[in-house]
Amino acid sequence: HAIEMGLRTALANDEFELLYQPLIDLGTGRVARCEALLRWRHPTRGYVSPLEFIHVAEETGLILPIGDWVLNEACREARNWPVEVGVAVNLSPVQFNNPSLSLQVVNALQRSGLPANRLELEVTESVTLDGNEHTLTTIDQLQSLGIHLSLDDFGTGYSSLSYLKKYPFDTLKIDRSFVNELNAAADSVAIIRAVVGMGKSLGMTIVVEGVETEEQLAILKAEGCDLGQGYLFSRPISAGAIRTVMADGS
Ligand code: G
Ligand code: G
Ligand code: NA
Ligand code: MN
Repeated sequence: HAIEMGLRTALANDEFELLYQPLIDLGTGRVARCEALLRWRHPTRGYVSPLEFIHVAEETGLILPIGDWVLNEACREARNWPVEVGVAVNLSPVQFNNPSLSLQVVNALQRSGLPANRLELEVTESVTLDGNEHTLTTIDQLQSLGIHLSLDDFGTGYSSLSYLKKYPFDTLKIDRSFVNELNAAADSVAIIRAVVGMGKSLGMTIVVEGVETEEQLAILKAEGCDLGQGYLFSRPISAGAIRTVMADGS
């Protein structure tokens, strides 16, 4: 498999890079945390999106060393930010189900010196769907380290209120498809309102993804969303650029 070979070379040759996208506190307008997003700088193809290679990495098991690189790199970078905001790292379900995940998290925190409460792991909704006991044990182990857990892409899978109650995620990220469709029409606002109400009643921080327009922002603020992420604020940008954004105090 050409992509598999390429990924092995990429690991060996240090071709991976993390971009960062800010999550903005909708109350203050300041950067509340940043999400690390993986890119592959291919020597001839240029930047390759994770959409093109994550599934291959998952099928071949290469997601474990790649994910470990991401975790270490994100923690190391965040440790040197000019403001002490958190960093969010995406986890593949394969990583989530790997028994040595919490050991890898502990190691990344120790090597970097990043305090545990500045690391957030994002897992997609589908992870919780197998609903086995292992899921709850893993969540428990990770949270007892002091890190935060975020349920990503909420609304695209099948999780219900009972899932949210069973799995005590700290943060709920409403999928960008809901924000996309958002306009002043009552029914598009109704979904957001219901999810915000549900998440808040469970004590979760509510993040909305894919905020692209001022109109969407105004609605999301009015509905009480805590944090927003999207092109309206910033695209994913390089480590150096995100440091500048934070240092400028936005
Ligand atoms: O950044 P972009 O929109 O291209 O990301 C596309 C997809 O790849 C998103 O679903 C995102 O969650 C996922 N992704 C980005 N970085 C990582 C990563 O470090 N690990 C995993 N497992 N997925 C990632
Ligand atoms: O699956 P996940 O939510 O982690 O995906 C994050 C991806 O969403 C990133 O790859 C990022 O590039 C993309 N993204 C971030 N903000 C926006 C936005 O405002 N609009 C769109 N269309 N995509 C976005
Ligand atoms: Na994510
Ligand atoms: Mn997401």
